[in-house]
Amino acid sequence: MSASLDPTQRLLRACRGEPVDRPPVWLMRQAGRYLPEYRALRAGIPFLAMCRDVERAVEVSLQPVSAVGTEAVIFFSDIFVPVAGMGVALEFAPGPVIADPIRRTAQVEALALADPRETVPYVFEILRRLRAELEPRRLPLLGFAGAPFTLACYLVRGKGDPERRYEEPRALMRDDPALMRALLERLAEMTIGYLNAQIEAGAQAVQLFDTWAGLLSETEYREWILPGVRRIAEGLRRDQAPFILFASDAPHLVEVMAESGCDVLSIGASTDIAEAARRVGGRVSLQGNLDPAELARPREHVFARVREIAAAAAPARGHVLNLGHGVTPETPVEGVRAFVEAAKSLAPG
Ligand code: 1CP
Repeated sequence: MSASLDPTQRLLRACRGEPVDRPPVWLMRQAGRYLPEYRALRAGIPFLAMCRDVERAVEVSLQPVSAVGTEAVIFFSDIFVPVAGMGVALEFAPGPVIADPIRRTAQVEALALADPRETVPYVFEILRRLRAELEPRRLPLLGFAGAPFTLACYLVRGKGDPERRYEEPRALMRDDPALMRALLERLAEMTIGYLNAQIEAGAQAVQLFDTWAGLLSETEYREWILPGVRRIAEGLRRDQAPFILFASDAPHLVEVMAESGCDVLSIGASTDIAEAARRVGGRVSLQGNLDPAELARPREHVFARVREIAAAAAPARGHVLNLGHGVTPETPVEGVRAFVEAAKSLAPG
């Protein structure tokens, strides 16, 4: 029966499309600047130093459990941590800034494919400590990585694009497709080893963040992204950890992303979740998709939206309640708490 599920069972079952009492809930960027206790612990410490500081990273990862009652923990780090492990010089200000943006073959060939357990050992120490903390409470631990295309957007451009156009990587696809392909393949290779090492260290599900995949058309996605994500899906120890695939603004990619072999498709707020459930919900579970901006609205609004989203997603084989993108720094803590409480109050369905 599904009546007495603990949070780990609830999340893993929802990911795999098995019956649950209600959707599990967590939030992307649930550890971060909207929490005063995060800002206090982060004060004066550079972001990458924080990612390497096992004690602090463990504490920050756990903060949203007590602050807002989230039902899963994602370890505190960033998608660029393993990229630094490949030998790329970068800093955070506050997003990633690449010292020498990748434009030449020699730079791709120089990307090291070393064992991440040697290049970024602290990541796995953080995961092992978190798993030991969480296991007695039966809260699940999530691992994550950046998808090759999204990492390449930053690596080629050199930094984030406030206008979200990423013209430099798109130009590279046109002007030197072999170079872009080599870069994507190298990143996919690294990602498989990195995520499997996270699973070995205790991650119980893993999410691949392909934030900017929606920049491509479905045809371009098939050519440039799908082969790499499929390789990752095939290379992961999926028997030990389901695979969640996220894109932030990609309603046109729902079908093709569901062909990747993922267990869960995490959709942005611009994708209609009822329609996604109808189109692909028999094959994959869905995750999402409240607009993070709505967390600033009154508590009753958040409750009503959570009920609407859960009802709209119900025809899918499984649903994990989450946002359509990460919590922003200006979000009120009460809004995040209301979201989690609303999810927990959903009637068994
Ligand atoms: O304190 C600070 O100012 C640092 C802000 C910050 C935080 C809290 C950054 C810099 N990264 C993170 C943590 C982070 N990043 C997590 C931790 C786990 C969680 O609580 O969710 C995760 C999963 C990420 C993933 C990430 N980093 C993505 C994919 C998801 C997304 O939000 O789209 C991307 C694109 C990044 C790059 C990045 N790192 C940081 C920033 C501000 C950015 C975005 C830069 C930009 O696009 O301009």
